[in-house]
Amino acid sequence: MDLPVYFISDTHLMLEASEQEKARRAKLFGFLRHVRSTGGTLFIVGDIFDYYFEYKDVIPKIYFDFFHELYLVKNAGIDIHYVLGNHDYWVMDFITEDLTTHTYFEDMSINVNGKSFYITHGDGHLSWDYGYRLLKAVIQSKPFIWLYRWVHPNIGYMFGNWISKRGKHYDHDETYNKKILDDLKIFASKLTENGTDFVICGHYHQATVEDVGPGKLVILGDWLTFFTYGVFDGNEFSIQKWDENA
Ligand SMILES: [Mn+2]
Repeated sequence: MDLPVYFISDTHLMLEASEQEKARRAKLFGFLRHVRSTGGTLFIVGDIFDYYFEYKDVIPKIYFDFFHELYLVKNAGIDIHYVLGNHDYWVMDFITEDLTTHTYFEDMSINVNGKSFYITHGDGHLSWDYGYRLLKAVIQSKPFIWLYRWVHPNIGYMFGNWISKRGKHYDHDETYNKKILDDLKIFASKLTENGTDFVICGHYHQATVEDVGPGKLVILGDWLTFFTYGVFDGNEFSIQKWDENA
């Protein structure tokens, strides 16, 4: 795998092109151009879109500028690994064949330069999330997706937009963030005690690298308030804040 390996998650590209959204995208495209200029490998760790649902012959045009920038990264010969999130799970061959090199519908493990990584978007791993895990099993099931695909795309996206507007509470208070972090450390410790060096996740809208047993737990932050990405140079992993002037 080509180094450095970049990790990004939770850009939550929105279905409405407000000025704020355009500015956010400009930053993201700056980052993608940076990846293109250094070379390496790119991991997208889920929720790149706030809502994405692909049909056999239909893709959403609101993301065209992003599709274009990502396509340039791929065309530069950079492998793009996409671990799907809970907002962008419903992909088809446009994402899996045209825009990325590898797409993962589940958590995945991979060895990079002698270090082992466990990479997950992160949703569904909290110990108390029983109801969510059941909902996830249903909305990511083949029968549900088959049925939903027969709903007209206008209605599908109207619903997506409604869900996306309802779910915009990504800033949690410190007590809740700590509770989540403690629980994720328990999840990660089971992996690090069995030889995983890095457990990488997104989803929780925190940016941190934590020692967990002999390994590390990484939460990548997001591109709503943090503008962070992970980078592994072959030895060390760090979280960086994107600085467009650097
Ligand atoms: Mn998520």
